[in-house]
Amino acid sequence: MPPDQYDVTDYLFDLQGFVILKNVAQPELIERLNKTMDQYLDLEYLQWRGNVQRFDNNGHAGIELQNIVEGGQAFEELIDHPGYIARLKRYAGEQGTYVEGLFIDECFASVRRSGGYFPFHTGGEDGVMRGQYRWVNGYFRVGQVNMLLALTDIGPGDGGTMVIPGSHKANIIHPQVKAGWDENQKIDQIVGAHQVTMNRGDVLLFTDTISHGASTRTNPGERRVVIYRYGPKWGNTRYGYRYSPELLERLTPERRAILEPVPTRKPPSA
Ligand SMILES: O=C(O)CCC(=O)C(=O)O
Repeated sequence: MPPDQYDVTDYLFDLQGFVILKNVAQPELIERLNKTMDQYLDLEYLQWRGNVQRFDNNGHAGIELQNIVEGGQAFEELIDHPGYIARLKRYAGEQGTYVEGLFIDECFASVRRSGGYFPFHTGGEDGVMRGQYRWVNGYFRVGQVNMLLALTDIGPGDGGTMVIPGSHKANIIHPQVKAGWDENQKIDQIVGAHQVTMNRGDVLLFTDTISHGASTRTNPGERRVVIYRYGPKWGNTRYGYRYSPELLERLTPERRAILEPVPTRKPPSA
């Protein structure tokens, strides 16, 4: 897509490193996602149910249900939801090249309860190739874009995502982050950080290269989100999870192409 056709959301995504898309998922889908998630909340750390595993990658963040796309139809619908898929292709899908296409290299649902938070991580200064943020000859060439869907309203005290706007282009690590403020429950005092507020059904799209984390939840109850990380089709799964043959078989060709963009090539006899 030529740059003269980019819209305000594209402009803000480039400038800030994140955008909020309002009312993407209808209440009916949110309800199905929440109900499906309920069935996994009794899992112990590292326990599996089917091809979903509870694997809380950060000790403070809360419950994380990895490979959640294996959780059923509602989660399958998020693979290529019309509310955001065209943007993800535009930002991370290597559009117009011989490797055009997307891949979801990690997908999980997260439940944050009182006391939970997520320390800041990444930032342009890292220069990490997996999440690189590039703009080349009028095209987005982003290594990883996260789709975070709110399953509950997320306001002050709810443990919402925090971002440092523009930090995907930073050259210097934020001095307070470097000093560990975010690890010491002072995450809400980091200068320049912005707490993202959302209504259930809203989507936050952000480049993983932006410095981000989540504020401490002080309210009772739960913050629930689903996060799918999209990158180019040649990417690899982050933690080694594999999509099951049963799931791949039942998906539409469009969805299958995002979970298995490069099918295994074998001789006919193998
Ligand atoms: O839980 C959040 O809002 C942030 C999650 C996060 O930072 C991450 O998954 O990289």
